[in-house]
Amino acid sequence: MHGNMNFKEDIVAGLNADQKYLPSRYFYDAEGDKIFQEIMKMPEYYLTKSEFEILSTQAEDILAAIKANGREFDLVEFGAGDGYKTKILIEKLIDAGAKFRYIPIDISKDVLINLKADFQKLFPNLEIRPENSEYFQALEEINNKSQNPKVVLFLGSSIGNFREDSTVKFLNGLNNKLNKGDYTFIGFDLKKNPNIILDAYNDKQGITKAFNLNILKRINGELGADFNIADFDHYPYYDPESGFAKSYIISLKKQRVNIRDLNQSFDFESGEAIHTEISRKYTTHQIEVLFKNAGFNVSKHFYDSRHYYVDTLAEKI
Ligand code: AVJ
Repeated sequence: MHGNMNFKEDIVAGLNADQKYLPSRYFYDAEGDKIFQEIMKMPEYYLTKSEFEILSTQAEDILAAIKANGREFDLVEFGAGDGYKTKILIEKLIDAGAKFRYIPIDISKDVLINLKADFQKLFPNLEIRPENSEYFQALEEINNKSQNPKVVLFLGSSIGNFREDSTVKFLNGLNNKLNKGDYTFIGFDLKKNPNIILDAYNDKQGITKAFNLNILKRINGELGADFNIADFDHYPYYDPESGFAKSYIISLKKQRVNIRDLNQSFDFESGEAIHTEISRKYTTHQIEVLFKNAGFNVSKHFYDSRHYYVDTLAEKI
């Protein structure tokens, strides 16, 4: 799902911090991608099912709300991954008579090669133009090459993984790279009964636990560390007031871990928590404020039938 970025530097920074942390973007190596596929299939993990329902039942309404006036548009996607959700949207958009090109953006070349091959087979008449770079850099490239209006997809509640300041920076940065009349279509997980949310990150089978602990395995494999995985647990937590679902890895005993490639040892107290992930939940009102402050006009909210999740279409003004 993601390339290597500054794995080593980020691990050093996180484990040396007073409150230790490990960035969740490093969950996604080949093994992590596989575990995430399992998570998406879990009955507790409603997010994927909700968004899939929205995309498969409301594509005509989504198309009607994108005022492309029959003009061809560029359907741009940030962090396309395996395209599981995008497939259904593209299929339904084609059925509804939309004219568009598909431009998936990902920093992983492998992801784009697989995605293009897969999608070209499914949609032989669709023009696919992958961009292999950072999101905002790719938008600049697209601006240079294309006059088409853009619809930028950011699905899967990935925006929920940003801290508050990064969310604002992200939306401002996106607005900056768009032209007046371009759209963005972003998936947000909504506040709901906190028990339902906590269950999604606290499955009984331990799949989410394995997903979190996989980052320790990665550090063992890629930096020569000696984390004993059995000496760590996973602790998910949801605060209904802030809407933050947070995940932690907990040290089950006082222990010292050596990381060979860093030439450094790290001490853990018994019960010490390493913060790994934020998955933020929103109200519709909070989403509207976010967009408004970043220079967007909310065109329409597309909810699933349970109102667990929303895909919001917003226009740059
Ligand atoms: C893919 C980042 C949206 O935060 O809900 C699933 C990842 N973490 N279970 C999320 C995840 C634990 C997921 N995102």
